[in-house]
Amino acid sequence: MPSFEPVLLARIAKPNSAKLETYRADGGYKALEKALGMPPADVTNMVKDSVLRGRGGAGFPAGLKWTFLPKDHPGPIYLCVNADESEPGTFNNRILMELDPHQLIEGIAIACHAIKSEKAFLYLRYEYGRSYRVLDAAIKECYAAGLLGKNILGKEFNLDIVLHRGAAAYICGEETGLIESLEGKRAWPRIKPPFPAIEGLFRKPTIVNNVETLCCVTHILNRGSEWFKSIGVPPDPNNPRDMGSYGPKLYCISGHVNKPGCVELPLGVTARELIDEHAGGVWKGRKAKAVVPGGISMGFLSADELDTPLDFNGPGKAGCLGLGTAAVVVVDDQTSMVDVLYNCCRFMSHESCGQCTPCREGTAWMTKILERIRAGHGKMEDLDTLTEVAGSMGIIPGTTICGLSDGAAWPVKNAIKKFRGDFEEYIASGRRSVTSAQELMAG
Ligand code: L3W
Ligand code: SF4
Repeated sequence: MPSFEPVLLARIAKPNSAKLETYRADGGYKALEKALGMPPADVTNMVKDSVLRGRGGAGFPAGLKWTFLPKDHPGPIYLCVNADESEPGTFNNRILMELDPHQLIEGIAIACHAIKSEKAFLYLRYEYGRSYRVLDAAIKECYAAGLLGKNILGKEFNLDIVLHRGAAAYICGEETGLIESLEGKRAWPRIKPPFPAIEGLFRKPTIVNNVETLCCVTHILNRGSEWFKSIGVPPDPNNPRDMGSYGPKLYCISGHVNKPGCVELPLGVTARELIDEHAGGVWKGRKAKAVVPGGISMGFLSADELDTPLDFNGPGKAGCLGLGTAAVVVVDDQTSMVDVLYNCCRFMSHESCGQCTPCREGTAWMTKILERIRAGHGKMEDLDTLTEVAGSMGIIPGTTICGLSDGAAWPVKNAIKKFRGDFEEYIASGRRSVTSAQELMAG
């Protein structure tokens, strides 16, 4: 892939990159000035024309989502910034918040102008203490400089940002769980519809957007929707429903690689290129056995699927759930998929909110079966039981409220289908694994 000039990460290596003064010296808040000179509907149309797709996991077009708000609503209308970054392997939002918070705040202000909102809630993952301190300081700088509060930049535009620390649970990142949590309740996802755009926070129309999505908005205003569409992958002409995968994307790379980190590239880079050219290859001279394309909920690419483009379509074509958060986790060929899947299931079982029986019970059963296999007591029929349990849970068969259950079931279906040999070999050998920290501590 030809060299690419970073957009979202362009400023992060500069000294004092989080300071308002540095941001403004680089032309910061010019995009907001431009947006405030445009009618809100024109800003929405610009973002809609760019086909900016949500970076939080689902890839839903952001501008289109904004058009779902009721017309001529008396208000209030709210923006919730989903900064509850918790998908395993995902840390792109943290980098954006800690190293360039004003890029995000500018995107929030532009979005609020577009959707006619005067109040944004930034819902931040509780564990992100440094992000909290940096954002808090940046928001205070904005109030002092007239970039938040009343009559921003001398225009008839008011905006307050409330920085809210989350409740330290994965489910708080599900948009309606986030809303419930902001309302002071347990983060139990709501049945949709109504979607938040119609009835969200405090039962008012609400837009929920991810941090990286809003950072992209700043650049779309600055450089235009055609510029945004010049980056990434155009729609597949053979698929009339494909809307393309445009723009830059932050890819997090972790697991068994020599150089874990976060890189910004045009959407559509392949898993192989990410691992070999941007993460220094698989560690210890080994080969990749499996690669998570975008957070563990998405399932696994096998070693012969590494040329899959990591755009919004590629992982789906390779049998994964989707691109997800573009958090790539590499598993080397010395690691058993039994151990990998056990970790995935244990995480999901712990994080299930428990409202829906198939999710609460399914995640727990799958974890227990894998525990049994890892204890050396597995049976070959366990593999069919795991597949059957996974097949009974999720929005896709219509048995649960939110997508966590699908994200818990998919890696199980995927791992057993693509790596069945690993499971069979493990069960047949009767060996016992002691690899988790908990088990090691327990002796
Ligand atoms: C109005 C309609 N709005 C859809 C909106 C909806 C939401 C967005 C996408 O995310 C993903 C999952 C994992 N009228 C609408 C409408 N919308 N139809 O569009 O909706 P949806 O339901 O496709 O997805 P979702 O439930 O919002 C689920 C990923 O999130 N995930 C990972 C989360 C972790 C992070 C992180 O750590 N950064 O994001 C976990 O499940 O990929 O596919 O706004 O309201 N007719
Ligand atoms: Fe809770 Fe799971 Fe139901 Fe989602 S699917 S609401 S996490 S029990």
